[in-house]
Amino acid sequence: MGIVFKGGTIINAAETVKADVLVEGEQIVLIGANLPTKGHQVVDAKGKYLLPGGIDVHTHLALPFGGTTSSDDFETGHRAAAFGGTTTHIDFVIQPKGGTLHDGIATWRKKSQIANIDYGYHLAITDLRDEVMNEIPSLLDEGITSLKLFMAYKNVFQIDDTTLFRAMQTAADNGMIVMVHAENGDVVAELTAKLLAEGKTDPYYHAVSRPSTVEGEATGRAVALAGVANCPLYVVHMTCQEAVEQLRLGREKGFPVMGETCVQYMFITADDLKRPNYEGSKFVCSPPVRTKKDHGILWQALRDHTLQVVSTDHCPFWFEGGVNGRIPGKELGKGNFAAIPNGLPAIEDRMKIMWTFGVGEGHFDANRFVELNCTNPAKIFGMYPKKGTISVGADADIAIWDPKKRETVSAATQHMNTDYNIFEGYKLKGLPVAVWLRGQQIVDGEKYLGHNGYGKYQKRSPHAAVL
Ligand code: DUC
Ligand code: ZN
Ligand code: ZN
Repeated sequence: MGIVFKGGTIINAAETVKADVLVEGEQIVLIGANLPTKGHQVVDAKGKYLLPGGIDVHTHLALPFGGTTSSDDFETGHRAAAFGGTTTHIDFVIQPKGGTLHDGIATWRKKSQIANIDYGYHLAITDLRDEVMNEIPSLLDEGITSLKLFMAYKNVFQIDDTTLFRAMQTAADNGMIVMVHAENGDVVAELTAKLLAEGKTDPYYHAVSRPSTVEGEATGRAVALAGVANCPLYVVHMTCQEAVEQLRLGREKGFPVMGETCVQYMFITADDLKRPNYEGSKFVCSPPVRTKKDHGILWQALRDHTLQVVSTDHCPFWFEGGVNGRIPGKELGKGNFAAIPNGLPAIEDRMKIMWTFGVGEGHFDANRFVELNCTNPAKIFGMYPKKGTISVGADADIAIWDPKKRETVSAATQHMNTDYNIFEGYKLKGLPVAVWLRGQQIVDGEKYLGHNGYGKYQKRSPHAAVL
């Protein structure tokens, strides 16, 4: 017995078609008008859209960071993702200092045993010794085809230009892509020390310590090095005009460079960091949230294909970590903005927010929405056409979207393991109401049907598309 999704409208990146979908086992096996239903379970999709399951390629689940650990793990974060229409994500394995890349993978494999949705790994290199460089090609056997390097977080994750360039050369030789967190960490460290010495310790000064010019400079540097190395580059969490301009320039020169922004960077501004009673700390992430003008630049860059993907950088922390015996959270930075754990909750909200405001307010159409949130992530990171599309042969990862359904965002009703929501009070229209992952229904309205261990590790292919 299969499942027939009857009467819905399929939205893929390339087209919108009214058609039925037959799923057998884990895959989509047939798409067409008026498919026979005899012997199959029928899902009534009349008046609804069928979207490919979302793919969030930038998450940090259960990440030890900033003196604590991010508060969603591969169970809670996955459940929240599913309720938001996301069925696959890629998390960042962090190479432990002094350890090997495979040490990091072993740690992440343990965390992932409880996976509810599908997932892959990027590898964040923090210590590129010669033997670690030699280890890089063996990542392909693990299905890891993307390396991440931090140009910021001095004395923690930051690498120098030699390391970045060597990594790019090795990645290019092996069909891999390099991802960068692009901020000039040396300058951030200088500005941070100066501000703290002046007694400027509130959350707002976190943004002052990381100006957009510093992001633009690092982005331009990474783009130039990728051009020299002829290495596919993907700049994560781009926030501002200065960075977008550098990426655009690189693309005009024909360099193989791409970029993402994250949902928060189109809505939250640095003024939110000034909210009273330390509430500004809820919005502290790196790079920081910027200005309304930058929001406009990012919408435009998503429209004109300078940017290819919307992700989240989901890295949640409790606001009141000390309450009810929870692990520490944002309170760690009271009196010192540099000690605020960096990161925000967003994995549940990404698709819902982008639909309401991206499609609903006419920034782009529903096909571009799918491209940015589902298809391009799969293409760039070697999972297409298994993921990211509703097509014959693809995994049956399907979100039924009700264009009329409304909801008001609230921490009280969210599934993310945090005590606040950065989009609190936002009014949404157009929501996922039922979600399937590889042919199994995991969300039915308010009901969660997924379970620990169902999520499958995704081995990804090298030489993925440069878009
Ligand atoms: N930025 C964040 O805000 N959190 C996690 C890591 C990062 O680069
Ligand atoms: Zn980052
Ligand atoms: Zn990140």
